[in-house]
Amino acid sequence: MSKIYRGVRLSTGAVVVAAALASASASAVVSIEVSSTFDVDADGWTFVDVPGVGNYTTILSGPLAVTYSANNGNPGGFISAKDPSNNTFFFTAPGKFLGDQSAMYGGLLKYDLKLDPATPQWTGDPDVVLISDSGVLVYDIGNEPGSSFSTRVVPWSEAGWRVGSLGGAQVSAGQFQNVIGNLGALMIAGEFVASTPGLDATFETASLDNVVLTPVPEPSIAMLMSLGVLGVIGAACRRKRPAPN
Ligand SMILES: [Ca+2]
Ligand SMILES: [Ca+2]
Ligand SMILES: [Ca+2]
Repeated sequence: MSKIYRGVRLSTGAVVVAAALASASASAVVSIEVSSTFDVDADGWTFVDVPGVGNYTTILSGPLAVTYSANNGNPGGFISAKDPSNNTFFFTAPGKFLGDQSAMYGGLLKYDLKLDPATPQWTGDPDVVLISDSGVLVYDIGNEPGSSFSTRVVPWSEAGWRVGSLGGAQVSAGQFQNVIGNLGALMIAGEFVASTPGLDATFETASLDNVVLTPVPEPSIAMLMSLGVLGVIGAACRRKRPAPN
């Protein structure tokens, strides 16, 4: 009886320790995250107009100043940019998202985006463009943002990335790591609305909030925590069973 009781006590302690470790690990992850939530200003973000459709390095105009709004973001402040031309515009990240972002490899880039108006859709350009001395990489999420904020998620690893343009070659792990090891530009598309044939060009406004570059995908953190805690609980249950005679 005392053995069983001691087993339960030990297990309870172990659960607490496991939970604390999981929590500490999550905190460590959070501490190296880079983010812009636009609480007080535009946080160094600008936007540029480029030719698009495979040419993301020729700046036609920019860097241009985004519009900062202190309210009605998701939540709080957010930034927006109005399509300046028939070309393709991208938000451009400040320095804290650039340089060596290798520590984030395997993680995610996430952001919230909305459009006004949201149609007719333009799908000829990627959602995210990374530019470095080692090349240009592009990623297309595959669905388009709508007229209210929705979270866009992009892997911070080679899966799904293309070299140079949407029709480019698949990106290898080495290529991706080279680019994020010395990142010169991180561009998030605002251009999602085409001109309506026969009408004037449609100049949509794109709004951006909650840009986060995180080293570990959230499901992995959740899985780590649940596996760690559930594993100890499982051990506790096993200990509670009477030993065979
Ligand atoms: Ca915000
Ligand atoms: Ca445009
Ligand atoms: Ca447009």
